[in-house]
Amino acid sequence: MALDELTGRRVVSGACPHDCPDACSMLVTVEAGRVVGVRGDPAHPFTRGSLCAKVNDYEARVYHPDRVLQPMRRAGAKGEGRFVPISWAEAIDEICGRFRSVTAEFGSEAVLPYSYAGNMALLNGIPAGDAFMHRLGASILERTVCGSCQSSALVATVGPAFIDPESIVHSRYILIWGANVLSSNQHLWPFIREARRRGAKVVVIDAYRTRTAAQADWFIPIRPGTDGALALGLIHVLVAEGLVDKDYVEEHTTGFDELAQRAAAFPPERVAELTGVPADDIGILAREFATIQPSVIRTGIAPERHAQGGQAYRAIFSLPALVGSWRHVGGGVQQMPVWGFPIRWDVLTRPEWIRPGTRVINMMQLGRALTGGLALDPPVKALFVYNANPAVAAPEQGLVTEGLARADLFTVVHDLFVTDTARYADILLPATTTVEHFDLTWSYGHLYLNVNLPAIAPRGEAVSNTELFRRLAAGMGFTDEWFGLSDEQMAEAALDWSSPAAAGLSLDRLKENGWARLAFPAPDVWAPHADGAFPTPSGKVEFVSSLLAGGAGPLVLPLFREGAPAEDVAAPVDPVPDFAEPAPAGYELTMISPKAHAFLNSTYANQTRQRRIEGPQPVFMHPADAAPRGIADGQRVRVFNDLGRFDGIADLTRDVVAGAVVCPHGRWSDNGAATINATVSAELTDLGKGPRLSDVRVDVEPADSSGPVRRAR
Ligand SMILES: Nc1nc2c(c(=O)[nH]1)N[C@H]1C(S)=C(S)[C@@H](COP(=O)(O)OP(=O)(O)OC[C@H]3O[C@@H](n4cnc5c(=O)[nH]c(N)nc54)[C@H](O)[C@@H]3O)O[C@H]1N2
Ligand SMILES: Nc1nc2c(c(=O)[nH]1)N[C@H]1C(S)=C(S)[C@@H](COP(=O)(O)OP(=O)(O)OC[C@H]3O[C@@H](n4cnc5c(=O)[nH]c(N)nc54)[C@H](O)[C@@H]3O)O[C@H]1N2
Ligand SMILES: [Mo]
Repeated sequence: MALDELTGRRVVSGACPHDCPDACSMLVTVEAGRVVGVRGDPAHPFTRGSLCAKVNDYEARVYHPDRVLQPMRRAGAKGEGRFVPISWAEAIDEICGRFRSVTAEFGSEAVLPYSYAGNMALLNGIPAGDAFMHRLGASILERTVCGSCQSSALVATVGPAFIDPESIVHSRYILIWGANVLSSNQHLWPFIREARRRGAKVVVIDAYRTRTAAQADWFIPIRPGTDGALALGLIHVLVAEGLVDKDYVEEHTTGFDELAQRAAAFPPERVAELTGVPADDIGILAREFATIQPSVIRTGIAPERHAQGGQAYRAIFSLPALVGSWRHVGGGVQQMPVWGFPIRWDVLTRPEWIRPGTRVINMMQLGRALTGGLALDPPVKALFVYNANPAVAAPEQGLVTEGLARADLFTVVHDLFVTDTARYADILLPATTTVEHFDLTWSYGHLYLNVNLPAIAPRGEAVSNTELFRRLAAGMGFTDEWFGLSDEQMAEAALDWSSPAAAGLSLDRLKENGWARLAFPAPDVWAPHADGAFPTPSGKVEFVSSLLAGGAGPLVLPLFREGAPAEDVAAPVDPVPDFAEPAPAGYELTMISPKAHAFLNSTYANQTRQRRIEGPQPVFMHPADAAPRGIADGQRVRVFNDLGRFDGIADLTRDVVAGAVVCPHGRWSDNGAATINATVSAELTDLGKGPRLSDVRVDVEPADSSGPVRRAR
């Protein structure tokens, strides 16, 4: 904390707590006990002084008139959102009383925690309630909504490998595959721009001409869900045209012959039919990726969101080793460098407190879990939500809201606002914004730890997640030492300060400087896998995955299957684990719901400035898909399938590949109306139990007969 003597203001080191790779270091300005502004720390090598369109008026969130500032009890019907204030003592008594009575009658597994990364910081983030919930014996939530499928494929192929995102300035060929960097990772862009200044070519593969695609040297539009076929087509060309780095492959990979054999079934002409990418372009892309070194692939989240997402990433992650990209600084795969952080997840989450055999419920299937679809015994009788807004974010929204409306379900929500989920709470608890509590942040987009010092006292009676679970533990009579630690003591325990990555780091140093780089070599000289060593069981890149084969089972290779299974694979070296066909079938369009520029998932979608930027729900479609449906530009339309429907405004554009519908995600329900996830199935992906958020077959029709309603763009 520094005192600015000239102005009498205080500037406090803060850290953006959100679920975003940029994990910015923020400077919070406080005047007379009030936050008057935030800005990015100019000294932070990744944040570089700027914040994003979501967060740069954070004080508007802190002082938003709709903030929940007291514990409350439901007064109206579930979903209505009417509450009356109660005291914290009453709230804790009631919650703990219900946990006890539910446990006595149904067993502790009848309690289900539901949380994700509304806050992603170390202490208040994803695992904030795990220790408490394990101690209670609650059901375990399987939190695989984001990156689990992609990461499973990464680990199976190259292990938890990563490169320093800052080293991308040395890349000469940057392939951005299903990521909208300018919206979802904007602080990486200056590094890409610098690479470009030094001569790099930037290529984007996407189903939609995003801000990022529009800036690229080459935009390659692809049919959603066909990335695996494209990657296998690229491998085909590399092998067929002798572009493979034979020495690297020979020494540092396993299963090349099998992979080559499989890719033989994916000649460019066939891949062109599957993906919509012209055969000539597939050839050019393969040749450029192989010969313009260092080449790097920055993978986004979207290609994982299909039944075959895991296999698609297996094929994508195989590419850099085939052409020796890992040899170079700035070459390889830039997925998520989370693997570099020396975090003691075991200390934070206390797995030793999990009772053997405790049941696991996948977060995507919340709707099914609450409405009988999973035939749970005991049923879920108490739901505890924090850091999440499943009524917007979870698939099968119809079932989620039906479940939340259950009279016999006791629901607690801890949030800053009366979200679509909070409207169903029996007890609603007030959460702090990040300027009101202490934390550390880590990142999935760079290699810096940031400290977040409290800038102001909690507003009203708001409490942080850590304080909430301390109070609940006291209410339950849990006397374990962990529940008595202060936030700073938790932070001391949560990092392995003796690990090489933390060399020279300490909490004091972090508090002094605001942030610190992990002790890795400088990005200008560091090619972590130049020597060909990878953190896999064989120590090599595994085209044939020993992890997926389970050691003894059939070999597992990347694969793409179209329509009905199996018939398309010329040389079936292995059967892949079976996956159900995309559901629901029978609709002609595929909907994808990527990230909105000014919302952070559903966070900020209740704030005026951000809403003004985004406008009402757009439904971007190709004119060729609109014409036969009688849909005019600017018209109100309905997107529907067997699962559900939601409304939006048609925005006709050739920036969308024909056959796809693009509906940016995050908007809250308007008067109880359904939103995007009403049409999304809760089936999971082939690897890592990811969501099939982009495997959504829909149709679109005019919502009413009134003429076009214009939307400001
Ligand atoms: N502004 C903003 N930033 C965010 C977030 C946010 O909500 N808003 N959310 C944060 C979170 S939680 C995450 S996980 C990250 C994710 O960040 P990204 O990885 O960028 O995620 P998306 O925007 O969902 O998808 C990226 C792109 O993939 C495209 N796409 C969709 N389906 C396919 C497909 O089948 N193949 C290909 N090749 N492309 C496809 C979409 O059109 C989109 O442009 O962003 C984080 N940052
Ligand atoms: N159709 C579709 N669905 C999606 C996605 C998509 O792109 N399309 N994206 C998916 C992905 S990648 C993700 S990561 C998930 C995200 O899903 P969620 O993690 O549920 O994210 P949000 O919808 O932003 O809701 C987070 C909530 O946490 C609250 N919050 C913030 N800070 C705190 C805090 O300190 N304490 C407490 N108690 N609450 C806090 C916020 O106010 C907000 O209401 O959604 C997934 N769902
Ligand atoms: Mo995410």
